[in-house]
Amino acid sequence: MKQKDNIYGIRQKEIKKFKFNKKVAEVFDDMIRRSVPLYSEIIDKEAKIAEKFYTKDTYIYDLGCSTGNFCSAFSEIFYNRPFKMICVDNSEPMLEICKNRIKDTDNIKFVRKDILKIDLKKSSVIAANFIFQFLPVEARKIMIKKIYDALIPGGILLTAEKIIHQKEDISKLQQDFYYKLKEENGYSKLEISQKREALENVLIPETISDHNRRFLKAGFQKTDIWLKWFNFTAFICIK
Ligand code: GEK
Repeated sequence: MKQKDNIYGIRQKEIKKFKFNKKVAEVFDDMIRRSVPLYSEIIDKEAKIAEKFYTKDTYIYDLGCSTGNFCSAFSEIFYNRPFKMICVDNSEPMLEICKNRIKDTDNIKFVRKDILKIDLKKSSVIAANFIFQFLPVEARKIMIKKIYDALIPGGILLTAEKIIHQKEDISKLQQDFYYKLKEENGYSKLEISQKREALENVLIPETISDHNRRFLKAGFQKTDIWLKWFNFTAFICIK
C-alpha cells in the first residue's frame, strides 16, 4: 500500500536539507503525484513516445529512476517485446523499492550510482526526469553532452524539470499557482513552507532558455516543449 507523505506535517525545530532517504522513498509516489502537476500524464506520454523511438539492440535509460514509474510504464507498453533498460539512481532506498516492484529482470537492470559517474551505452531513448534540477549547475552541461554522445542518430532525450521564469512577475505568478496546487492536493501551508526551505539550494531550477541553450550546445538541433504547466516543463530532444 502506498504511504501518505506527511514528512513536513509537523513543525520542525530545524529544517534539514532535503535528502532522498528511506523516509522520502517510502512516501515518494504520493509525494511526487501531489507535488508535480500532471506527473502521471508526463510519465504516461513519455512511455508512449519512448515506444516509438526505442530501437532494437540499443539501450533505454531511466536516469534518476526513483521508484521506477517511467520504467514500469514503459515495460507495460513494451510487454512481450525484448528491450534493454538500465535504471539508475544513487539513493539505495529508492532503488530497493524500484527493484522490488519491477519483476522483469530479463530486460531491466538496476544500477545504484551517481549518474555523473556512469558510462552510458549506445541508446535510442534516455529519460531523465526531475533530475537535472538536483545536479550541480556546472555538471548539467557535462551530463547533457554525455547523453547526446550516447544517443544514436534519431535517438531521444526525454526530460521534465521544474523551471523558473526570468521575469520576476511571471515567476511569482507561476509560484502562486504552484503553491495553490499543492494546497489543493492536500498539503498545508506549514508543509509547503517547510518543504520549500528543505529544498533551498538542493533543487535549483533554471529557465527554459538555460535548458535550451544547453541542449543546443550539446548538439541537439531538434527540441520541443511538449508539455508545460506554469513552472513545470517537459522537453523532448531528438539527435
Ligand atoms: C520519476 N525520475 O519518478 N545520481 C543518481 N541519482 C540521483 C542523483 C545523482 N547525482 N541526484 C539525485 N538522484 C523520477 C523522479 S526524483 C525527483 C526523480 C523529485 C535521484 C534521487 O535519489 C531521486 O530518486 C531522483 O534522482 C529525483 O519520474 O523527487 O523531485
